[in-house]
Order: sequence, then structure tokens, then C-alpha cells
Amino acid sequence: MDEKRPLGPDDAVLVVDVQNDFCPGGALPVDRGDEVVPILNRWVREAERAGALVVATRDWHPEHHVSFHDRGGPWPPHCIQGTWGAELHPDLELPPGTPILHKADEPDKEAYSAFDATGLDELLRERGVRRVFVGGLAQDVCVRATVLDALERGLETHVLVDATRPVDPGAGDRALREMAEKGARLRRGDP
Ligand code: VGL
Ligand code: ZN
Repeated sequence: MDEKRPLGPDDAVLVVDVQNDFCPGGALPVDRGDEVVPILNRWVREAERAGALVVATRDWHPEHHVSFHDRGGPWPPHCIQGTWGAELHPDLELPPGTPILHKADEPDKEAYSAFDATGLDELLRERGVRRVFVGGLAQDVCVRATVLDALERGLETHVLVDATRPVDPGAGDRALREMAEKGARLRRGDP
């Protein structure tokens, strides 16, 4: 298999949760989380040129989501529907009409993967996508969960390593190793 085969119409670039709350100044900031933006912009531009699909996701919590501290969850409140923190980073450049899928929007249910009740499965199937390139935030949480789900679905799955950053600095390398062991290809640099 050609590791560096250029993007084409049966590929998709998944831009996971590049939202203000996961960037410096946000409610659950990932260290240098905003640095993924210019790299992702280059992948998105290449996808557009190649006729590949681009899909973005947003963590989209109701107030008092089950994952928040006030309900015994692991996180401070973040990405609350309709707030500034839940908006995509303003420098992210998505082609017009890019599907933006929402996840973890049910009050009592945690969901980390972009495949969890978002419609992503159907979208990829409709478009005949066989290979996905995943970047965004956070490397050790939603990117990890999305990549593992993509592998389980039999998709050839590439992690855009430079375009992801971990929310727990100690967990990033572990997550990358796990994803690679399960069959993900770790891809560095630009397209
Ligand atoms: C995420 C923590 C809590 C993520 C979402 O998008 O990686 N991390 N909710
Ligand atoms: Zn969340």
C-alpha cells in the first residue's frame, strides 16, 4: 500500500473539535491547541483540490452535561451549545458547505468519538470514503476515540500527528502508540 498516495475523492479529512474552548483562552485549553489550525488548513485545502470530503465536528454539550465536574464528571464545563467556546476556531478555513457534525449533545450521555451518533458513518458511506485523515483536539480524547472507531470500521486511518495536541500532556504519546498498535498510520507534516 502506498503510504503517501495523494488525496483523492475516496478520502476524507476529519477536523475534530477545533473549538475555542480547547484553545488557549478557552475553558478546557489544550497547550498550543491553536497551533493545529494552520496545518489543518493546508490539509483541508489539499482535500478541496483533490475532491476529497472534509468533515468538521464540534463537541456540543448542554449546560450541566454529565461529563462536567458538577455532575461528577472529569471536565470543567466546556463547549456549551451556542457559546463562544463551542465555536470553531476563527482561523480555521473550511470549504463552503463543509458538514459540521455535533457530538455529546445529550445531557446524560458522554460521547468522545466523531462516529458516536453524529451521522458520520452514513456520510462516509454515501461518499464511498475508504481512507480518513484525522486531526484536531484533543489527541488523547476525541481524536483517539475517533481513530479507534475508524479502524474498527475498516477504514484506512491516518493520524495527522502535527495537527493534534493532547489535553493531558502525559497522555499524548501513549495515545499515539495505542493508535499505531491498532493499525493507524502516524503521518507527520503537510500533505
Ligand atoms: C474532548 C475532553 C472533553 C475532546 C471533549 O474533544 O477531545 N476532550 N470533551
Ligand atoms: Zn466535551
